[in-house]
Amino acid sequence: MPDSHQRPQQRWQLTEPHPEAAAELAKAARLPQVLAELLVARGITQPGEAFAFLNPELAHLHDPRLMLGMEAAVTRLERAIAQREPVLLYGDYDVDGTTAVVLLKTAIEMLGGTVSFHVPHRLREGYGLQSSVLEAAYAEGVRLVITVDTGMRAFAEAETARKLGLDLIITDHHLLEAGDAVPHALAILNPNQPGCAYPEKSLCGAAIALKMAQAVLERRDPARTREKTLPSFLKMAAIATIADAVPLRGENRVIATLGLHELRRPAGAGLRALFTAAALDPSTKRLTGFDVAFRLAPRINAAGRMDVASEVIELFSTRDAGRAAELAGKLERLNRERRDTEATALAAIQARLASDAQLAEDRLLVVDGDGWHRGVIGILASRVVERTAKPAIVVSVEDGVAHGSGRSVDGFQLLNALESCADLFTRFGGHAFAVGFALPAENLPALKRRLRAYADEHLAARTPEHVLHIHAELPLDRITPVLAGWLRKLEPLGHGNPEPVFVARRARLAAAPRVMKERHVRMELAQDGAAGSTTTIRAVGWDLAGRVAQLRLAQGSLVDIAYRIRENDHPEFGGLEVEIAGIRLHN
Ligand SMILES: [Mn+2]
Repeated sequence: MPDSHQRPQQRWQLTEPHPEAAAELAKAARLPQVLAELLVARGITQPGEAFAFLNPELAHLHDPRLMLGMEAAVTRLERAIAQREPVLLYGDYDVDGTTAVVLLKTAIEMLGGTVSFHVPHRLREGYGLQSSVLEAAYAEGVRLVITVDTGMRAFAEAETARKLGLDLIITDHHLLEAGDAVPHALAILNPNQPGCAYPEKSLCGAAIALKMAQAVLERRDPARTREKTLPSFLKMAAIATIADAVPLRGENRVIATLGLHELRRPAGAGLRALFTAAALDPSTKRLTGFDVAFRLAPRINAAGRMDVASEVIELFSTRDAGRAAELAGKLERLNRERRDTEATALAAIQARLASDAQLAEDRLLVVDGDGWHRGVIGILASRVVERTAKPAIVVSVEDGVAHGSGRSVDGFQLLNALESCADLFTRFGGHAFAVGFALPAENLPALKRRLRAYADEHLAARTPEHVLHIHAELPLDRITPVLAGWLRKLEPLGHGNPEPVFVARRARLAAAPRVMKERHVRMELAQDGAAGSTTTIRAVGWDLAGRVAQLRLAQGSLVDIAYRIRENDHPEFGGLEVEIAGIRLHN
C-alpha cells in the first residue's frame, strides 16, 4: 500500500454556497449563518423545516397505515396471534436484519403470540429466503411467515409458500428496478414498491419492521404504544438505521435521534452487556451516530460475518444478565477475530501492491488470496479503495471457487465492468459502488485480463484522487462554544447528514508543528481578525506528519486548512480544537 509520500492526491470540493437563502433562513429562524448554510445545503430553506430538523420528536413519525399492504399484513398477524398459530420471522444476517427480527418478535410476544425465527448462515446458506426453510417450517405447523430486510426478489420461494399453503408477508426495503414485478405474497411492505404512498422511501429493513410492529400494537393499545412501547422500540430501529447507512434525514433522522436518546438508559440485558463489551457508557457520555456505526454495529455484524447471526437475536431477547454477558463476550471475540483476519489479509494485499509493480499501476485493482474469510472481503475492498483511491475487487479462492467483492469510486460503475465479463461468472450482482460475485477459479486469469482492458478503456482519463467535500467557509476566529453548541444539533451525523467540514484560509502557524509518534502532528493555528485581533486554536492532524514535512511547515507559515470542529475532553487540554482534514500552503 502506498505510504504517505505516495498517498493519493486530495481534491477539495466546496459545496456551492447559497448565501442569500442562508441569510434569509438565518434571520427568520434565528440561527447562526453557517448553520443556516449547512441546512440550505440539505434542502431546508423554511424556518419550520429547520425547526423540525433540529428538534425531532415522536409526532414527526408517519402513520404506519400509509404503507401499502399494512392493513392486510396486520389483519393476518392479528389472526395468527388470536388463534395461537406459530409465526416464523425470516431475517437477514446483518445488523438491519437481526434488529428487525428482534423488533417484530418482541411485538408479537407482547401481544401473546408464538413466534420463532430463522436467519440464514452467511456462508452455508447465503443471502435471502430459502424454500427448504419454508418447507421445514410448514412441516412444523407454521402457516404464516414474515420476512424482514429480505424477500423482494424471492419469486421462486414465494411460489413455494403459495403451493404449500403458507401465507407470506414480505417486509423489505431493497429497491426495485423500474418495471420489475414483485413476488406473489399475502402482503408486501416496502415503500419503494409501485403504488405505495408512504412518504419516507429510504427506511431500512428494521424501520419497516418497526412500522409493522407500531401498526399492530397501536390497534391493541394506541396510548400505551405511543407513550411507552414505541420509544423503547426506537432503540433497535436507531441502531439499524445508522448501521445500514440509509440517509439520516426525514423519518430516519427522527428514528435515529430519538432512538439514541432512549439508548441513554438501555433497559434490556442484551444492550447493557453490549455497551459494556464495547466500553461505552451512554448514561455518562452522550452516544453519537459514530459510536453506533463504528463501535456497536461492527460487534453486532461480527456474528453474521464470522459465525451465526441468530445469537444476536438471543442477545437482544434474553432477560438473563449472565447469558447476555456471555453472548456479548462472544460477539467481542468474533469482532476481534474479524479484525485480525482483516488485518492479516490487508497486510498481504499491501505487500502484493508493494512488490508487484504491474498490479500497482492497474487502474482497477483485483487482488486474490487463498481462503481469505469471505465475511471480510467486502471490508477489505473498501480499505483498498481508501488507500489507493482506485476501484478495487478482493477475491477469496476456496475449493476451486473464487468469491469476490468490489467497491468503486465516484463516477465509475463497477457493476457495468462486471457485466462486460458476464460469461465468466456463476453469479454476480450489486450496484454502481458495491458488487459481489462467484466464478470457477480457473476463470480468474481471464477475469483479471478483461477487467484490466475494461479499466484501461473506461478509467484512462481519471487520476486516482480522494475528493474532500467541504461544506462551508468558517475562519478559525468564528469557532466559539456557542456555535459548537448549535452545530451539535445536527447530530446524529452519518450518511446523508455528514459531519460538517469547514475551510479556513490564511491561517498562520503560531509555533513550529509538533510531531507525535512519528505520524501525527499538533499545531497552534492563529487567524487574524478584521480589527487587528488574533485568535489562536489548537489543531491536530492524524497521520499528517508526512504531509507537514512535505510542505515544510514552520512557525509563521500561512496555510489554508479544511477541518472539523472537535471537543477535546482532556482534563488539562480540554476545549474546542480543530481536526485537520486537509492542509495546503496559502497562496
Ligand atoms: Mn437492510
